[in-house]
Amino acid sequence: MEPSEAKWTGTSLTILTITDPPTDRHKIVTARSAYAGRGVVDWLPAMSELVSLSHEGDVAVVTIANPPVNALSPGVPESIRRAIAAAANDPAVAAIIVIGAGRTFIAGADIREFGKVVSGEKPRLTLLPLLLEIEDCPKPVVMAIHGTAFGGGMEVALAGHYRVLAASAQVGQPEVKLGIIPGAAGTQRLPRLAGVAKAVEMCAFGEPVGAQEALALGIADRIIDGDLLAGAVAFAREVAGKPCPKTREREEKLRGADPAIFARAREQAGKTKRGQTAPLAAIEAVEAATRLPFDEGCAREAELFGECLYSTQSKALIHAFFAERAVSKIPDVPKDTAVLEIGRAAVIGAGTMGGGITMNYANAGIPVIVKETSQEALDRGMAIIRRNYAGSVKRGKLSQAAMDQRMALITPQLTYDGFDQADIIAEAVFEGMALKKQVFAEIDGIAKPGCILASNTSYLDIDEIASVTRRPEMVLGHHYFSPANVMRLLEIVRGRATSKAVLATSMALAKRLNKIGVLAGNARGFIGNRMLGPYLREAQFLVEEGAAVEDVNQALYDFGMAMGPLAMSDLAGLDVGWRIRKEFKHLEKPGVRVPLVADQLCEMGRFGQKTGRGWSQYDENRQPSHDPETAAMIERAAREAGIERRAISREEIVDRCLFALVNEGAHLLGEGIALRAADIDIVYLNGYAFPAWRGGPMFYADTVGLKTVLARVEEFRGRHGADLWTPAPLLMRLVESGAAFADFDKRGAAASA
Ligand code: 3H9
Repeated sequence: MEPSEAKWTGTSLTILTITDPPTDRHKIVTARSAYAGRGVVDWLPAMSELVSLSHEGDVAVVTIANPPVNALSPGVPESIRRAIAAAANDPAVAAIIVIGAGRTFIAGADIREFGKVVSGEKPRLTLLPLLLEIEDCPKPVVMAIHGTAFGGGMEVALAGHYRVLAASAQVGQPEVKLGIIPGAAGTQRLPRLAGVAKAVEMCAFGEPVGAQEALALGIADRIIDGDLLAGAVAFAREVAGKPCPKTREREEKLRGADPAIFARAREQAGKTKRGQTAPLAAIEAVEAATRLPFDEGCAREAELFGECLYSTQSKALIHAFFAERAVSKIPDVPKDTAVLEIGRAAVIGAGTMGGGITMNYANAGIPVIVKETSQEALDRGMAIIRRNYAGSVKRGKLSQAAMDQRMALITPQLTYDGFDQADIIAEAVFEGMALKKQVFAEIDGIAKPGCILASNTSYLDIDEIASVTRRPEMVLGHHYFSPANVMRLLEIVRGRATSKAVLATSMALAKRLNKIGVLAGNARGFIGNRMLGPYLREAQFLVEEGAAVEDVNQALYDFGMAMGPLAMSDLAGLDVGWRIRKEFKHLEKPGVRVPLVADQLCEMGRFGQKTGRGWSQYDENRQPSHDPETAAMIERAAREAGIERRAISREEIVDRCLFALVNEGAHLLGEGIALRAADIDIVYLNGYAFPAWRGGPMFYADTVGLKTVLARVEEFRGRHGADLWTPAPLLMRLVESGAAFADFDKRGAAASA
């Protein structure tokens, strides 16, 4: 870059201001290297591009404009600092407002900076000096907050002398969700404003508070109805000339904090954040605020922040954050693909899945017809929907008025009346090809042109289902996870003919329904259930080979899964897998080992929790205990099949179950059934309660090292045969080239850019 394109600012020549748009990374990199060694240590975009300074009479307005969420990317803190300094030095200014342009205040530090830790770079974090300068500013600094003030954004807000909030604003310290803790004195300033108990809760569990609660807690000074800036200017004039209260000097809420607060929080974190280190670090940091002077408390926070930032857990959670946002991008479906209008929906089947799907539409404000074949089934389905909503009202999660509104959007009926008006018809009948085909042939005759026909099948061939219609381009899978009104995952299954508009509409609809849509190819079981097959198979083989049911469950629970594989099967109902096995019996390869006991349990009517017996037995509160009869059945079946029984280590249990999952995931990736390893991770994090702090099965495999994973897979192939343990070709290719699943994703992203 030539000097004519750049402008020097500052006398120490430590900053190069680029007058061209800072988005041109190439120019920035060129400029950096061109000026290296000439006193320039870093570049900054011109202040006006990220932060502007304007005036409303005697009130200075510092506006942050770093779309989409005003993250504190490099350049933003420095620019705020310069703007505040300019306003502070301007004799015509009596007070200063900091406000966000666009949809929000500041959503936090730029998480992409933390991502640099993965590649060994040092993230640029320059927040602390800014916060001290704001707090020490001799003129009142008023933070005007709308949208979200999260993480570093909240820390900027806490350093202000006053905070005024739009009624819909939210404030919080959600860092633990990224495996870190507040790193710019949030754990030290928040307890000084909100009190120790609330600060512990907000920092350790990451949930935000709304404007009203923030006001009650003392975080907010006023709620502004109407125009935020106008309200903030009026407030600023009220406080102009008055003393500027420094949060760091406020001690009254710190005094006499009950030590039991910390013990209780640790106990709760042990339960609800099992296995995670950041929540415990956050509690310790807030505790430090009650013991140490502000500066020392900040130093302790910085130590804990550093430990968290460089942990595998934070890398995993940051991976999950970006993966969740990447999954909606389908490389061959352009961003600007026109989506179809979804104004009315219809659901076929009011069973467990159909009822949940119906609720999803009603929750999103979309009128929905739900059809059943008998009055009894319809009444039962509607009673469950009503009971679910009433439960939310009772728990204070939903108002009675909102429940009434949602119930009013649902039309239960036994006929296809009104289906010709629907923009989407979601089928959720019993899993069986013959029945699905019959239903699709019927609705094809009724639905209007342009209506999407979505099947909730969890295993069946979408193309075969589509073949009975005259509009295969409108047919696809919308595979929800049980309970469908709660679980956030939606597998969007692409048939051979599914149109791009239908896919784009499905992704957009997933967001409207508060789901995470993940695209899957049309393979048996799609992504999630296809991978689950080998995982559950290994769990069953392990008990046949000598592990106790409880050992297998405990090993995976200790790894971080919400429950062990056999406990999960008991919860889902063993009859589900039984039905699927019968449907696909003809595809079994003769001579290949299959689990021996699950079918026997089903033949005895032992379907798991709902019948009180399955792999374990269950009391009336659904608490499991060892089932000696099941154990004896397993032992007998293994003996008859000539399986040698032995002691099995926890490590083997975990490796066999998880590497079976990972290897199948690699097969899926290689076959193009899943687009990205990150998509598989999102499926497992949101559909199968894989621990988020492990990042998902594919991220976990990367952390173990693919070489190690492949070596184990080959070892298991040696012991159990190539029919069960064929290493995925993609896994072998990645190991050969020394790459990881993350590299596979990066290459894919680069190719589709
Ligand atoms: C922190 O602050 C540490 C501090 O203590 C300081 C230490 C020194 N950075 O979610 P959306 C992107 S840690 C970078 O779809 P929504 C996001 O990737 C941080 N990028 O929108 C997406 O990009 P794309 C603490 C960010 O309306 C786009 O913005 N803060 C960041 O559904 C839109 O996001 C948090 O943890 C960021 N901070 O939800 C807040 N945030 O379009 C994390 C978002 O390319 N963010 N992006 O896919 C959120 O919770 C939500 O994004 C928010 C908006 C509620 C703000």
